[in-house]
Amino acid sequence: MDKNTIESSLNIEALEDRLGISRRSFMKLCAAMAATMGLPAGADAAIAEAVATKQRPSVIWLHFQECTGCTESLLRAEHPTLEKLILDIISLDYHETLFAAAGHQAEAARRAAMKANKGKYLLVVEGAIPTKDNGIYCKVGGQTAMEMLKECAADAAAVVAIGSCASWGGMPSTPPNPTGASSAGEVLGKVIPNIPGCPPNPYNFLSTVVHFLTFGKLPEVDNLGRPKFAYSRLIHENCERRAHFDAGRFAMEFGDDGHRKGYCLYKLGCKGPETYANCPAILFGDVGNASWPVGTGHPCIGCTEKGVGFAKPIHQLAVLKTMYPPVGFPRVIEERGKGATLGATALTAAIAGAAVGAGAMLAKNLGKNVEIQQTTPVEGKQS
Ligand code: FSX
Ligand code: SF4
Ligand code: F3S
Repeated sequence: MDKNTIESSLNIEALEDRLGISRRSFMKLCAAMAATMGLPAGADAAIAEAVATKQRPSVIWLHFQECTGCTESLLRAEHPTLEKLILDIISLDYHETLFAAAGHQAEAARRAAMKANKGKYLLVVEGAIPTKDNGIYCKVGGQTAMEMLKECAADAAAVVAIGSCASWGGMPSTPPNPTGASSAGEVLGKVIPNIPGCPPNPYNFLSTVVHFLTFGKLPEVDNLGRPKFAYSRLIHENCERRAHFDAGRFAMEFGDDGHRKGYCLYKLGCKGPETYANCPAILFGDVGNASWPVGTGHPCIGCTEKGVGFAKPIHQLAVLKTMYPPVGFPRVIEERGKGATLGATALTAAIAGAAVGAGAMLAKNLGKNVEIQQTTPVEGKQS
């Protein structure tokens, strides 16, 4: 069915009542989700049809070692409908923060939902799982997090880790990791779909759930289990400050002239060059331009990236995975007529802590897709 046929076949009035949004906004949202996931033409209509007509999948949502920021980010999104949409397209059958029930009543509801939806429910895991000393550092209803996760995962149609804690240990696993905080995938012994971020972007979660609802399976993931639609590009590739990086214009201190002018935050420790996520592309909170960490003037801390967020000091220089500051261009901020000398370009490279040959940079700037391996250790050097 094409989009117009689908639109006319849906009971739009009922849908408008149910979701509290106009048909137009609903169709726009479906188109945005299809675009976010890189789906082909017509997918927006399929999404609209699935949301409007399919039975809501049962979701069991577990909380372990975390701050509840993942749930908060879903509920606090400024988009008028996000939280409503999420709560409407899924049947949230167990969620410790949002549940009115408590104690034995809540645990009974969880087991009842698991039994009624055996093999069909979606299990969402928020928070890391302590594994040291048989997991005694986190217990719910007398069960350790390890036991509860394994019990709930056994009959789930799919398990999704939301947030960096559940995806790779996150903040609770920061060295020396006294509780042995581990990811859901580690505890289950397999790669599961992860939506990292502290907190993750709610649209990445919404898109993942909508994909599951529409196509009956989760979106394609990378080797770390992250949906490719959201985590296949470095932050640095889409950053609005990238032109400053390429031109060698850096903030050197918070509040200095460069910082006020919106220069690149690399030298303040921005981990955008080694962090995969779509933050600069989809932003946060629906409040317009620049509503993401780097946009507000703070370096990216690499919260989506295992081994970067909560592992590396915030102001340590990032590893430049695929690109370096140009050393073959004249500096744009210099007075006219004072182009870069060979000595100056060498100095620029040294200042950036990335001593690569000018030839390599020129190759990149000529548009060749070169993957430059790190040959000079730059981590820990703050210039
Ligand atoms: Fe908090 Fe979620 Fe960070 Fe962790 O998000 S926002 S500590 S990723 O598990 O609640
Ligand atoms: Fe943006 Fe950070 Fe890359 Fe600079 S280093 S361009 S601030 S992502
Ligand atoms: Fe996290 Fe960096 Fe995005 S800190 S929210 S991955 S910009």
